[in-house]
Parts: sequence; C-alpha cells; structure tokens
Amino acid sequence: MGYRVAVVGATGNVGHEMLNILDERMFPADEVAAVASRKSKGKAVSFGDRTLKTHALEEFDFAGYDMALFSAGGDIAREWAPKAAAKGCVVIDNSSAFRMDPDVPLVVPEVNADALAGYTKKNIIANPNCSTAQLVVALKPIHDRARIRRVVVSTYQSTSGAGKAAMDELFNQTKGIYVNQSPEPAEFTRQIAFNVIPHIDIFLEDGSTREEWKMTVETKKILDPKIRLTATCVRVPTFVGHAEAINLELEEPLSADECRELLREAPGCMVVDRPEDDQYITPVDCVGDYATFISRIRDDGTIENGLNLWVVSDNLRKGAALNTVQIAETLGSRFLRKAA
Ligand code: 11C
Repeated sequence: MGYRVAVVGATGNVGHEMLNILDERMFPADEVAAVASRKSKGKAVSFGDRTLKTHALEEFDFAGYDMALFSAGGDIAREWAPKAAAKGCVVIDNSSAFRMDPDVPLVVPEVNADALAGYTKKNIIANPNCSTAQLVVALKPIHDRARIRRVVVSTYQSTSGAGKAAMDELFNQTKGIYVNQSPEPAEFTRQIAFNVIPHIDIFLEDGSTREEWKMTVETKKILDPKIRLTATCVRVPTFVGHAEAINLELEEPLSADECRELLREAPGCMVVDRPEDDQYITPVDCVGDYATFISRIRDDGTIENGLNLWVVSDNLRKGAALNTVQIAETLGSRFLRKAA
C-alpha cells in the first residue's frame, strides 16, 4: 500500500516542481491531491501524464492523508500546518514558519536525516531556505573531515526565489528597457533588469537582512551550532538557480585537491571543476537538475586552512521541492514504513 499525499500550494513555482519530482522519482503514492487557495479551486495542474483538479485548502480534509508537502508561505503554514498535523498527517513545510522551533526538525537529508526522528513532537518537519540547503550539502563533507570554523558567503540569487510575479517582473522590465519604457519596480525595491540588488527579505536591526540571518541560524541548526557564518545575500537578474561564493576557514588543513576528491564522493554533490578547460557551473547549467554543483575549489592563502568554493543549485529543486520530496522519501523508508 502506498501513501496518500497532499501538495499544498500546488499552483505555485515550488508546488509545480513538487508534483514533477514526486512523479519523476516515482514516489510510492496511491493518491496525490493538489491543494491551493480558494481562488484556484478547480484549476488543472499537471502530475506526470495526469491532470489533477485543485482542491481549496479551506475545504480540504487532511484526515487519512499520510503527508502534506506545504509550499504556501509562512502565514498559511502557521494556520493550516498544525490543523493538518492534528489529523495525523505529517506536514513537511517549505516556509520559515517552523524552522527555528526546537520541536520541529529542520532537515537536509544528506546532512542530518537522523533529526527526522523528532518529527513526532509536532508532526511537522521544516525544509530550509533554498540558499541554506545547497550550502550545507557542500559543507557537510568538509566539516566532517576538517571542521569548519567560519564561513563567509556571498549569494547570487535568482528571481524565482521571490516567486512567479518576480520572474515576470524581470522578463517585462528587460523587454521594456529595449523599447525605452522606464521600468517600475513592484516585486523588488529597485530595478532588477540589468542590475543586482543587495536586499532579500526585510532588514533587521543590525543592518543585515532576514535572508542573511536565516543562512546563519539554519546552518547552525542543521550542521553545527559552533560554525560561525556571515552572509551577504544579493538578488541577480537570472530566472532559476542560486549561486554562492564561499570562503571557509577550517580547523585542520584540507587542500583544494583533497577537497575536490572529497566532494566528488559526497552525497548530493557534483564537482565540475576544470578551469583549464573553462569547466565550471553557472545557474543556467543547473536548471532542472537535482545536484548541488561545486566549482572553482581553490586554496585561500590569506588565512591558515582557507578554502574558496563556488556552489550552484536549482533553488526550486534542491532548494525547495526536491529537498521536501527527499524528506518525504526518508520519512517513508525510515519512520512511517507504510509502502512496500
Ligand atoms: C529567495 N531564499 O531567494 C528566498 C526564497 O525562507 O523559504 C525562500 C525563502 C524561504 O528569495
């Protein structure tokens, strides 16, 4: 017998990818229900070669569903995840609503799958922010080998991280500029076409942004609370794929060559790093892929035990939908054990 799964937020960017990935990976589901806001009720969404009619969240009964994959934002999650969880349905939530709740595991399966055991406290599991997920996949093997003391990361985040309307804004502004129309920012605080914006999510009192704060606290929760991390998060005019320039200070020596070999064998990682042949990954190359790609691995001679890396991944996949489905797979195989 397979699982009964609900995808909440099925009409959004990430919900769409969740349905694709459940189908691609042949998730053992007997039933998949697409759920979204009342205004999307009845809307058709694709699930492999099938079409699902969207249910309205307000009318949906989670009783009898084993898992609900939520990608509907923090406010919806705060209201509806506990209601679904109370009906015995395990919620895997993509928003930031529950990530730092000590009774909710925050999981990237390649890094801390064992933490899933704690899901029973609230029947809720949190999926990290996209920029954190790809970061910790690349850092985990390095930390296990040489202990990471400090991380300095600068991100180059695509517009899909901010949703469909933000992608449309990039598209329309870019077209508009070619015909001398002045671009009006709506989703972003500045023009995004032909520009970069050092501002993702709200500003905090210390001058950093909440996106930068999330990278710090989520990395500590998933990987190791002792790691110090400082981030600068930047929106760039790309559609899909987040890139990160990462500088590491390690406790023990690890050469660039050793790091390359280590990451070649590491779960979820794909090393593309032959600068002599211009072989490195860019966001456009990673779209639709599952891996966290690592390029430009090199020693940083300005500090003791320093390394630099360039890490790129599809933010809608490893950063969101894929990680959620991997959590569901691990939950199913290690904890729920319903399907054969
Ligand atoms: C972005 N990382 O690129 C954000 C999107 O906390 O799940 C995901 C926000 C989150 O804008």
